[in-house]
Amino acid sequence: MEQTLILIKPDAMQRGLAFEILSRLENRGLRLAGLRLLQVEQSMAEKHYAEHEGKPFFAGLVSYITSSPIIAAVFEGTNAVSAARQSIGSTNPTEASPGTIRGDFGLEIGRNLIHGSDSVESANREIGIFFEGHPVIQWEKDTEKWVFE
Ligand code: IDP
Ligand code: MG
Repeated sequence: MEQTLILIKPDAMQRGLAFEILSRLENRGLRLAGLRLLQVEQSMAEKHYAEHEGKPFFAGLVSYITSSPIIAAVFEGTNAVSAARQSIGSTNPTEASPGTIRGDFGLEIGRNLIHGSDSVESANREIGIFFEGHPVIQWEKDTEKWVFE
């Protein structure tokens, strides 16, 4: 099954929205396979966001993601990467559709609540960063025959 890496960012943690957001992905039918509460250090943030190094918002992005504990989660399922990105909505919350996580809870691009991997390759790389030395569990739910055809 395809896997994706989800981060509940500091603004969502501070606003008490972590489990509301995780519930949306769980309710979609995606299977939780890994879960961690952690404080992101500067070096981990820079590694995760390496593709954005040199952009004007990079320093602010690193300071944002390291400003509070976050939750890292692995979700899996059919097309997990694109399904999660669809539920998350566009990067800028005011361009995200209502009904998406960013469209329902966010207003600004630098406070957009959640990260979701943008490809299977990114997901594998990011799961390696956030779950190195931590278990990702292989399991199946008995209800999944009603979710996965
Ligand atoms: P994504 O999170 O939707 O994949 P990316 O383009 O990969 O969006 O950007 C990573 C993160 O960097 C965004 O989620 C957002 O937090 C932040 N970001 C992106 N563009 C800007 C910007 O123009 N200003 C401030 N923050 C930005
Ligand atoms: Mg991205």
